[in-house]
Amino acid sequence: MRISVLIGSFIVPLLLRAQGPPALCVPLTTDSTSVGDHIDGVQLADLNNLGSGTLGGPGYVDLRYGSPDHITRLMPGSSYFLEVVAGDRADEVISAWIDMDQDLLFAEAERLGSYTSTGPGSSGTIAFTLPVGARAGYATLRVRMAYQVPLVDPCQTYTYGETEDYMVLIDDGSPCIPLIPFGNFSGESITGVTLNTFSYSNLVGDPSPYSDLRHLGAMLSIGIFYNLSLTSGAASSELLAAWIDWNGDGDWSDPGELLGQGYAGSAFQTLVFSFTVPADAEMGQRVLRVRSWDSGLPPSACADRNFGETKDFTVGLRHPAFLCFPVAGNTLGGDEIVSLELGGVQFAAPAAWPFHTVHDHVPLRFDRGVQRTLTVESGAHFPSRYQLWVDANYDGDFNDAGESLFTTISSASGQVLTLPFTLPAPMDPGQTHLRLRCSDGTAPAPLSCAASTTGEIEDVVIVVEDAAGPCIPYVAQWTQRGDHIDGVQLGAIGNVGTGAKRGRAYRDHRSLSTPIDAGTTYDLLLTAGSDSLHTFDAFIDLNADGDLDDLDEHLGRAFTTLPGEQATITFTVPGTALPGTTLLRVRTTDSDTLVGGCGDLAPGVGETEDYSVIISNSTGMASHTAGTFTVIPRPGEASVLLVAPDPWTGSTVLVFDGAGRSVHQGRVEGSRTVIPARMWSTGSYTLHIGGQGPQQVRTFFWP
Ligand SMILES: [Ca+2]
Ligand SMILES: [Ca+2]
Ligand SMILES: [Ca+2]
Ligand SMILES: [Ca+2]
Repeated sequence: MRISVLIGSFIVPLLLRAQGPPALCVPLTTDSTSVGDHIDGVQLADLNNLGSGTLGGPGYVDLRYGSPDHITRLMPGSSYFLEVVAGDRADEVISAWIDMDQDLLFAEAERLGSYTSTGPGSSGTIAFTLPVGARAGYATLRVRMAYQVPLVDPCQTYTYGETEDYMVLIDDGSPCIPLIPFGNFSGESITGVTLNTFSYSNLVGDPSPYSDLRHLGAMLSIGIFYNLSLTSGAASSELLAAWIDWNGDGDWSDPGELLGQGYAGSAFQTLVFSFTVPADAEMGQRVLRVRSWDSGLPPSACADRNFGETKDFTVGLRHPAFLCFPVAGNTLGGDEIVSLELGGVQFAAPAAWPFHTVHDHVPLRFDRGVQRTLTVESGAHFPSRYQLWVDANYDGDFNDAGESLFTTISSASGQVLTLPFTLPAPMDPGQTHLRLRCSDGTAPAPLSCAASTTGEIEDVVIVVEDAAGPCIPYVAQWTQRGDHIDGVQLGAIGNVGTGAKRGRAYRDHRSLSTPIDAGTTYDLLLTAGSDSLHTFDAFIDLNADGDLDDLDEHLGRAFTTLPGEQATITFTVPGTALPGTTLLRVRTTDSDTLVGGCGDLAPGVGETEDYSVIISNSTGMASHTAGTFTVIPRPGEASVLLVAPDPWTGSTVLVFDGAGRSVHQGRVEGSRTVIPARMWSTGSYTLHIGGQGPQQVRTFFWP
């Protein structure tokens, strides 16, 4: 009993404070309208309040959220006429303001215009254009009339006159903002939101029926199940609903975008909506919209209502082990990356939601272990923190050893900051992300994949090379559409099941090698990734000069049209090939444009894998010329197919597992020999063929 009394006495004052529009300066007049200095009508677009004042009426009237006629929607960039009717006297000076930045102050730049009335009951017009960049949301329109003053001030006390406040909804349609003429002050509000690790609560209510809270939110994983909790307001009955714009097209009307809807039959009731992030959702930030309203209409993310409110948050969708998309914050407070220069390239740093850009259009490559610099121009606020990371181990975050490259703090507005960095010398060469993050320098430093309420993020796709190693192609969109290499088999190289959608764009397997002989023909067996169309190209650096564009170095092409399909590139090692160990490169992409062994794809998708071949020029062993074998694991048939030249029919076949135990003994039955593999466990195997010429050995991976 005692507890409920305590809670009651604590909550009631909070709620009372929440009721009613937020406080503005109250413009006083000592004699107000006692001799007829009143406003007698205001009209602007759909806002219509003719006959609004009276002789002897109050000097200040707050008409915000009082009637559907006292509010209108305005579009940034459009021109409007505000018409004001004067009361019973002449020589009235009329001014009007819109609190464009919604800070509850009327700055001089927010004055729409001014004029002097021509006589009693006359009407005049203030023409204005709402600035293109005007902040979306609910803003106060103040109309003020004062008798014979040179220039009306929005707050100063005068002798005669009247002031009327109305609301306008600044709405550029992106995202849509519902018009709520009576606001959220009768308790149909949303006081709590929780999702994953994110939690928001606001018991006193927001000062406007639309809150752009997109600097707050949660990171979610694609394909994972979540619970979203919404807590209603002080109203005894209220409807709630939530949406996520999964396809990022700026609306919430696509299939599956309504997460849930429900009825709260008591004050401060929590409803839970469960949902799974669609498996086909693209990575990146999306808008989570939550709404509350008063009556039993079907949920709509954009429809106008009489009472209630709308709040927008951000959710960042990521694939585990690929680039993280935390909530980046926003640049409204001046914590900003105004410009960004890296490798001689100027990158755009838009100050717009989601305040996170992935720059994947300009090929940039840096050698590991060599110092470089990145240049940033800071925003209006200082101190701002600028953190630079690289994902050195290719796991999608920037939290691992050696990944933090440099941090600096600005000490002036518009400062040019130089961030020196050295990509870790031990990191694997390949394609990865650099992340530059700006945040408030006085707040705790955010982790690379954690939410920040201020600032922004710019990610740049880069290729990291070894100065002494092979060139690495830049493939702007990686393997994001599933265009990866899932298997490479040539002689002793049997490297299968190696790729993944959104896996690494480059893999260095040069520690895997096979001997090949000049003058001999080989089958290079390739396995496609999870996209339907793949084009494969294979290269050998025959003259060992470090590139792959000399005569005959392009071994050939192969195409697949089904996920996981296999294809073969058959090639003959030229007699001119230089003996020794050299580079074998396999590339895949989804287009049939041939860009060579080192060419960039920007835009483009695909993967590159490097291996070694040991070229031998001794052609003394005649049996080798016909001695090409291919081992093809066929998990679907629980068998391994051995393709062997006919002269080898009858030769013995032995298969050993990784521990050296014999798992099969048999003979070559012809050009195609089926070896049962149903009982084999996952792992690496070697196949030995003997009897016709030198023994042949192939290593492969099962399944
Ligand atoms: Ca203002
Ligand atoms: Ca949508
Ligand atoms: Ca990492
Ligand atoms: Ca070459």
